[in-house]
Amino acid sequence: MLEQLEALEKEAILAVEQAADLKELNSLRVKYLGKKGPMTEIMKQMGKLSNEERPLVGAKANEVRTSISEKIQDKQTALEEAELRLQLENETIDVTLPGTKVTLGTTHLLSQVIRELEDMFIGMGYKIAEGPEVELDYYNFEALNLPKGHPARDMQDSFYITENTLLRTQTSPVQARTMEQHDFKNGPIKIICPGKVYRRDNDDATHSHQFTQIEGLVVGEKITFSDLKGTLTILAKRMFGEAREIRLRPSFFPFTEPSVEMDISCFACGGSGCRVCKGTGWIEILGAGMVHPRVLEMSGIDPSRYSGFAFGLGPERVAMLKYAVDDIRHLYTNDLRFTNQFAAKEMGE
Ligand code: FA5
Repeated sequence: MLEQLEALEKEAILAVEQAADLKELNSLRVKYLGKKGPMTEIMKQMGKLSNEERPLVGAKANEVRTSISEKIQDKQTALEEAELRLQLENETIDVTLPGTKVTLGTTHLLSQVIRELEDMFIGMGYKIAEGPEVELDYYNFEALNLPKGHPARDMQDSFYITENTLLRTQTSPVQARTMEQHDFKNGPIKIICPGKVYRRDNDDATHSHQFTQIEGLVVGEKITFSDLKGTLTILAKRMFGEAREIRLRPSFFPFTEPSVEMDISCFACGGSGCRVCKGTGWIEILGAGMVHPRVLEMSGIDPSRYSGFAFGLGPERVAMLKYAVDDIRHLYTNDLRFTNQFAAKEMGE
């Protein structure tokens, strides 16, 4: 029986040494040390041995079991290390290889201009107000002193959805909505409203059927025309340079009285006349005026106590003037050769 045990040990150790992987090693563990294996078989026959032989065979059996199990453990460690080494080799990353360049997007020029204007007004204590793009005829026209059939409605050809709803043609309806809600216990109204507007204009170099506007509105006690003039002067100088002067020309908007259009002195020639200002030395930039007393009244504000001014400008036109963009459509067609030119500006270079 002792020889039998020695032969078994030799056979098992040889088999373990030759095991190619962990799976095979595990089957050998079951084969030699498992309940149905030869070791168990030998132990079962111990009963038949004499009293002298039994302890010798018992000790040998334990020795062989320990030796096989140690061998299996050593082999397992070796196989696991080899497997890990192989895995690490396969997953090696060559940090010297050139990487794939990730192209960074840039904020669109129009968004940059709108943000610049927003920052400027927020710095002057204005709040940003928003209103719906699908607007009621009442807020877009009637509450702004443009009753149905008023000829000035033709100035803003509209996309109607139903008889009483349309895509707003201007950001001025937000004025009416804000005034209606306002409680002067919380101080004066001081808002700007940036947003998209829609008109049935034919697209050309300076017109689009969808464009953006920024509306400004200040209403409170003792707000005068000189407050409007001062605000517009700051706007012109901040956006187009300290040397800019402004000129206000009489104009007409049904919701402001008096109404004006503002020109800035040409930033390209300084006022002497050039291609940009079409030889006049001035460039038209926005519409503005003192809020019409009827508009205040319709929004529930007492015109004998409160007064205000409003203005509306087109950020596209500001962007076109400031960055010499010759066609408004460049702002909508998403040609990367165009948009990427304004990335450096954003990074402050
Ligand atoms: C208005 O829309 C008035 N709501 C502005 C206003 C507000 C006046 C508050 C007084 C008080 P107007 O139709 O002129 O006004 O448009 C304002 C600006 O929008 C224009 O100066 C121009 O910059 C821009 N704009 C008008 N039509 C288009 C168009 N089709 N495409 C691009 N920009 C346009």
